[in-house]
Amino acid sequence: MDTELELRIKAKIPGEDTGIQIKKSMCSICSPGNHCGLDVYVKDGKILKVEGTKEHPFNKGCICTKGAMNRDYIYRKDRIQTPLRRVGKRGEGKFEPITWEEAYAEITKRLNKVKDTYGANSVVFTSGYCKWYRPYYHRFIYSFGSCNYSSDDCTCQRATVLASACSCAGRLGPDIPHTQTYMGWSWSGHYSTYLSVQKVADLKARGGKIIIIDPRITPSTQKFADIHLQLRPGTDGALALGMAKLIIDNGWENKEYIKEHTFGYEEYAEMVKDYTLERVADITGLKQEDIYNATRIFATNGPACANLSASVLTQQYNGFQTVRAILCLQALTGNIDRPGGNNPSEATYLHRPAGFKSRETEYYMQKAPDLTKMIAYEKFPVWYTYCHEFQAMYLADAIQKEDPYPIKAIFGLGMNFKMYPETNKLIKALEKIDFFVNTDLFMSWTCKYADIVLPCCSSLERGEFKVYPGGFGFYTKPAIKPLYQSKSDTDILCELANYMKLDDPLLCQGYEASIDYIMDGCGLTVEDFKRSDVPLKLPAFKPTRPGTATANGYATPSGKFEFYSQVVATYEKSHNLNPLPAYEDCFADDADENVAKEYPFLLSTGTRIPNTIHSRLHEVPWSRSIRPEPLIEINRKDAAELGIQDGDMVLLSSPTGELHVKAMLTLKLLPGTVQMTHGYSEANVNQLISDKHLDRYTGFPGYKSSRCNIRKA
Ligand SMILES: Nc1nc2c(c(=O)[nH]1)N[C@H]1C(S)=C(S)[C@@H](COP(=O)(O)OP(=O)(O)OC[C@H]3O[C@@H](n4cnc5c(=O)[nH]c(N)nc54)[C@H](O)[C@@H]3O)O[C@H]1N2
Ligand SMILES: Nc1nc2c(c(=O)[nH]1)N[C@H]1C(S)=C(S)[C@@H](COP(=O)(O)OP(=O)(O)OC[C@H]3O[C@@H](n4cnc5c(=O)[nH]c(N)nc54)[C@H](O)[C@@H]3O)O[C@H]1N2
Ligand SMILES: [Mo]
Repeated sequence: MDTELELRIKAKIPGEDTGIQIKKSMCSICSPGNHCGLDVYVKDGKILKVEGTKEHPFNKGCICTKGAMNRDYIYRKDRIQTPLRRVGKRGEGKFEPITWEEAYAEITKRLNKVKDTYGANSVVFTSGYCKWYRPYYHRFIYSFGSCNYSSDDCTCQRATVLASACSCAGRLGPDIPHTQTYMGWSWSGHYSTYLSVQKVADLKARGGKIIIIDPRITPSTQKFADIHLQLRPGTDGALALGMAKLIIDNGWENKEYIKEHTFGYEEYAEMVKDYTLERVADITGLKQEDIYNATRIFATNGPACANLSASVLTQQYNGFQTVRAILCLQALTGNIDRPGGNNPSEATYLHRPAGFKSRETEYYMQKAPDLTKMIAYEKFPVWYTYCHEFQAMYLADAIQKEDPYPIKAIFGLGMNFKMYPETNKLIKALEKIDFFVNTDLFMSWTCKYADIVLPCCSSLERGEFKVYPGGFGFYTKPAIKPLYQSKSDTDILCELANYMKLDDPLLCQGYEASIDYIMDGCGLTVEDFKRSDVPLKLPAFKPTRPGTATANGYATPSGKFEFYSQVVATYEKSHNLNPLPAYEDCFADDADENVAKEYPFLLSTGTRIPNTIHSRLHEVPWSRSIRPEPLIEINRKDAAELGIQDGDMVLLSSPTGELHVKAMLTLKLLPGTVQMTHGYSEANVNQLISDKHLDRYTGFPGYKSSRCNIRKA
């Protein structure tokens, strides 16, 4: 029999007698849009379990499936324990442990050698999904002298931000609490943004209308949609133009907003005339009456907002223009910058708005070298107009072709080759790289190719600064000491800056001094934030009143919402771009018609599922137990025609690769389309995505619409 104390310990009840303490921290497994507050139950320096923090102003006690996996994630068996030096061949995974001192010395020597021989730009710096160290990393790179910084932003929400920046403002968030009609445009909140779901549930309970545009049946379409437009993937742009025509034909547009606050309306209205209901129904595969009804509700039951997914629409050949076409519907109906519409907000820190203007951009731009020398600078001018990072989809080619100069070293934080289309091209390109360093928590597939591997720690093992909407700032304290010899990324960067003797006193002082610089004027310092276990309200917080941005004029060349983008117009001739949000087929770049014949299926990859994020949780046993194998989702009708049964092995092929993977039959997606989750080491679907099938405006790859074929293996 257990004693009462033993029972209390087993039940993980905090108290002096049990020795179990609750430490407040945050989860950084998933997107910066969340980073939920965590109660971490710790005994003798070990984490027993985690729960959501009730007093946290953002997640208010909730956590998701992934957050609940924090303990298993942190204690993954492949945590890197010490800095490592490669002793085997690249990719083989043979390393010897070295000290931090030895690692810093070698990195300093090798990077400086490349810099002295070829120039600082020949050292390329990349980042994986993590955002938390970005400004410090960016500054470190510029202080080193290289202009070549890149991150997962090359494939993530940044293209959506670009499209709205060309239209009127960098970020246009949906004001769900004050809306009447909600258009969830490729929104599958239950899986990818769980904290947005409650707002939509509240709207439903208030009697608001909900339209969801998604080629797939999801919990969101099933629970909420008054109208579910289950269109063919990649045809959203045509739908948006068709809706615009209906709005104009029926006189549902907001004439005053159009007259006072928009630019290029005449040309836009002329263009949408081609998108008749018949034609749009034909392109999208939707019923005419559904398109009509959805448009009528959206345009006449205002205020209305559109919640666009972070990245789905832009991970397609026609993505940038699709997002613009959707935002134009908001402008057409005057649903921009008003309660219940889509409202501009400025990011304070790490993509999050908190009602305070920080010095994040100044912090790294102070040190910026000549950015016109960035890789692929001539290729994607719209991207480079707004972004201080190179479009990494061109990295493999840039290395191979020495374009625009030889690239000889890669420094990565969380660099993951599996994020990149045609992954093997990047691995092959390493033959031309003299030195590759990667930093990660785990011995990833990519780390095995590195010359030096550095062990970093998780959010529960470090202090980390973060802001939240509503004007909150949070500085966490480590819940446990960093495991083994791991360190936080920012400590690594600041120590290395000192070791390399970079001419950057602020960075050399460390992470906290830099936060104080960035947040100067917010009313609090790192010392103040550190005294609190939960986020603190910024004294300088100023909520933005809807209408302010419109009254002041938008940050576009015309100062108005641009149906016709003057930024894009600059490159109309040189780069064959269209200043209007014109629609092109998502396979308009096919080499010839044989491609469509040989690869008749549409491959969509990386539709979010609850138990993983990218490559991160596939190796966590608990997550694996939910979905033990990589799966290709196939519509039952297609499967029947091909003689494929549930659980059969299938050969999935594209012009750039092939893969054996198990079939999962479903009715959730449309016939003619297949879907596969990315990030598996044993079945890396990105090998099948071409690094040439890119959006011309942003350089984004076709993760959500590529050509493929399937047959029973
Ligand atoms: N086919 C397909 N590919 C996609 C997508 C898709 O939908 N389909 N989505 C794209 C999108 S939107 C994104 S954002 C990218 C994300 O792409 P990735 O960057 O590949 O994302 P992760 O696998 O989450 O993280 C990369 C690495 O960072 C490590 N890491 C975790 N925490 C830390 C830390 O604190 N410090 C450091 N240094 N490393 C850490 C992880 O262990 C992992 O090895 O993938 C893109 N790739
Ligand atoms: N669980 C989990 N959550 C995540 C992530 C994760 O990996 N796992 N990743 C995070 C990251 S980095 C990002 S960028 C965001 C991504 O978040 P989102 O961009 O919202 O991505 P999803 O939730 O995959 O996609 C939403 C819906 O878009 C639909 N869709 C696919 N193709 C099309 C299309 O052509 N048109 C339309 N209209 N809809 C389409 C899919 O069927 C899906 O139901 O999620 C974040 N949250
Ligand atoms: Mo992303």
